[in-house]
Amino acid sequence: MPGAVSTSFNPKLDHLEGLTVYDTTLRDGEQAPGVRFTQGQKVEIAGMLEELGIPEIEAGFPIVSRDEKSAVKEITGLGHCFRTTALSRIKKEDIDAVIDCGTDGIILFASVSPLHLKHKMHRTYEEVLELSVEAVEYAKAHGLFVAFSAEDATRTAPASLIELYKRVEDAGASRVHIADTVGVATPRGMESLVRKIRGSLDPKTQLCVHCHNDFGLATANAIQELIGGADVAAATVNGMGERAGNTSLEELVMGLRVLYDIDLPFNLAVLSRLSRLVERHAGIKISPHKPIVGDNVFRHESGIHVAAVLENPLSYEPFSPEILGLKRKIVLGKHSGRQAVRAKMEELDAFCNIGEAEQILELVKNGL
Ligand code: HCA
Repeated sequence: MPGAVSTSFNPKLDHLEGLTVYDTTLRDGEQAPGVRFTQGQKVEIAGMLEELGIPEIEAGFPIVSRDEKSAVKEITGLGHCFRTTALSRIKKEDIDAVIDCGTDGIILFASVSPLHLKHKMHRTYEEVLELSVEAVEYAKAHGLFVAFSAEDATRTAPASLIELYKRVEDAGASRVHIADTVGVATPRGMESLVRKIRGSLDPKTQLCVHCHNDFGLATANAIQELIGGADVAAATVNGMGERAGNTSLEELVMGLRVLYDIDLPFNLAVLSRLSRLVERHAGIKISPHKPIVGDNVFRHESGIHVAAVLENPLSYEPFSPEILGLKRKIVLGKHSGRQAVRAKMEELDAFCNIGEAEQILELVKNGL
């Protein structure tokens, strides 16, 4: 990729070319405690997601409230280029609420993990299978694209998961989701689970992964699952979501692009603007260290780094900030060297010779 150094030790993954990333900022992202986007903010975020070139968004969870439903309806009615879906439990009233919104599709979710069967679903395994099949058939009969998510899939016996997926697949689900609901999967574990499930599904059924970041592994897990044979990964802007959040859209997109050379049809220059928009509307400040979009990602202070960056930025950057429409910054501080002082002076349209740079550096390092 121009503006990035090739990472020759990562395998070439031609089989990933047809994969899809979809965005769930307006649904799972907004489930971050304390976040409430206004309808206007949701419309604005959806508009920028379209500018990014996202092929699908999960626009909300219509049964949650009147406002939520109204926002999903409005976004759907705007006729964006992306496919719209909305979340629903395996309950008729939830499905009806989605149907009312006019989305292209629905994401039905239910859990058969022992913990969830007992403490959340309050149903037997067989009952959940039955209700899931009925829900899929009902949604399908209303012309929706149907995705079915097994919540807490990573704490569910693979045999039970496979049985559930096969039942909903037979009932008409076009996509099944592996939800790592509490973020306990590891990349190796996820890859092996995906391979197992992929091998049991009809090749036409899409496999999607939805990862949480409780151990900081959501992006790595999503990538490893795609490597293992998943077709679709869900993500949120800034990785926002419940607890430690979800797979971050910008990390996933840039990771696939730069590390694996997968050219998804995204307008990458939109990513950082989108991140700032969501940061502002969510009222959640992103860390300066946040990969891809954090303030420090293209700021350099250390003298050794700055000297090399001034010669060739890729010495200490994995890709150029210009790809994201950003600019690199040189920061003066206790780690700076003379080169940084001279570069900073140039940036200010001033000039200093080596001797003056040394004097300025002395002041920067040891105070005025
Ligand atoms: C939730 C449900 C879900 C569903 C994921 C999916 C999860 O707990 O809110 O759409 O596949 O994380 O299990 O977001």
